[in-house]
Amino acid sequence: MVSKTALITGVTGQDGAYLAAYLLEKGYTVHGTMRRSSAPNHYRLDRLGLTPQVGGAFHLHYADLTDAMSLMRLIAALKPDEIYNLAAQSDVAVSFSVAAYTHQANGLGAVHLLEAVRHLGMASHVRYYQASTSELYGDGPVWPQNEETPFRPCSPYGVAKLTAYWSTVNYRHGYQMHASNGILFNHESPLRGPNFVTRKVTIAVAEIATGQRECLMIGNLNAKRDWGHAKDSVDGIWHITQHKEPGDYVLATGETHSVREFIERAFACIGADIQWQGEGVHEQGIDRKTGKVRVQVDPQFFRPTEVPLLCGDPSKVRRELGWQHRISFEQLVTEMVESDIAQLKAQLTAQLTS
Ligand code: NAP
Ligand code: F7E
Repeated sequence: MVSKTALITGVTGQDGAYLAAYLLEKGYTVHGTMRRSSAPNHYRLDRLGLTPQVGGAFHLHYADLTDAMSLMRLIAALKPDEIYNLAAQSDVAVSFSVAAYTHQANGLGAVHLLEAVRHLGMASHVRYYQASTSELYGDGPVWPQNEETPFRPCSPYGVAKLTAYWSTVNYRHGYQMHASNGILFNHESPLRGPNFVTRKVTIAVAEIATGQRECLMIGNLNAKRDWGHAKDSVDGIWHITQHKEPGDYVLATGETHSVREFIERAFACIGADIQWQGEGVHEQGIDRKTGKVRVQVDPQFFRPTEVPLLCGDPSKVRRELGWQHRISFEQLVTEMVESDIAQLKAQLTAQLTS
């Protein structure tokens, strides 16, 4: 067991919640930041059984990436050994609507944290992890993407994350900080936000399986992503932060699948065989057995600019840190569908008995 203190920004998010559980298991004292919201936003922590208790190892604090002093105050008071900057406006599609805010939170937010560490005189002993992303590669023509592949971000989200990426590199070189980037490819789980395509699909499949809805409305069926499991990702994040030397690492599975394949696999979990008919916005996914239309394309889910293909090359992280994804694409989809069906059935039962 280790006796270190970690500060996780964005602990209420998918990765924040899994990372908190992972570090607590290792014996860390974990402090997480949360935002004030008008309704409770800690359901993921609840699902993992993470409740702050007086005298316990898990603590929650209010802070916001756009409020530099809130971060400075926390770092000064907690003196963490490790800072994991996971907080972000993480929805690429939404970043086109709230572009300036996305820059403030995702780009400047990282600068606020790095500056706080420097000004507090902690640069020589704090380890800093930045949640960088495969969105940095954008619509570039080269794949599989590795640490040397040029960045060509094509969304406000991606451009904002570029600021955070290079700031992390610059603080490493300029102030000898142990500051690292994890360039993470898409990673999912039953705790994934419901607007991301994987969870949107698995929720729809669960609702169709339980007779709550007829059809899934979807955007670009042909986009391809390197989808891993968030539990594997947080293990990789920790290994990056523990490495003797700081650095930049791609965390990916090395496999890529289209949105279309994800949908087929998710429907297969409930015994439905999806057949595709039509083209472009008129394409439909039909259940071969029943003839029912289960998937329709809706252009409102298209983006102004799209990242067509992501497939990461995790050779460096395998070679230097011995890390690799363990949970397969098939296991991931099955776990997500089964979790959504179980949750929905529990809700329906609760409604019937109340
Ligand atoms: P997520 O589920 O959307 O969680 C984001 C977290 O950031 C939430 O706790 C959110 O709080 C918090 N947050 C948002 N804006 C904030 C602000 N202005 N100040 C403070 N906190 C703020 O994202 P995730 O999937 O866990 O991803 C974690 C990090 O990895 C993000 O930085 C994301 O951009 C990056 N990333 C994710 C993936 C992926 O596939 N999941 C891949 C590459 C990189 P609320 O709960 O209140 O919303
Ligand atoms: O989209 C397409 C969409 O929103 C994946 C974030 O965690 O990973 C995530 O960003 C693909 C895109 O994730 C729908 O156009 C089709 O090509 O699940 P997504 P994302 O944009 O890849 C990266 C690595 C991050 O860093 C981000 O924080 O699926 N797609 N139809 C759709 N996407 C959504 N959301 N909804 C649809 O109906």
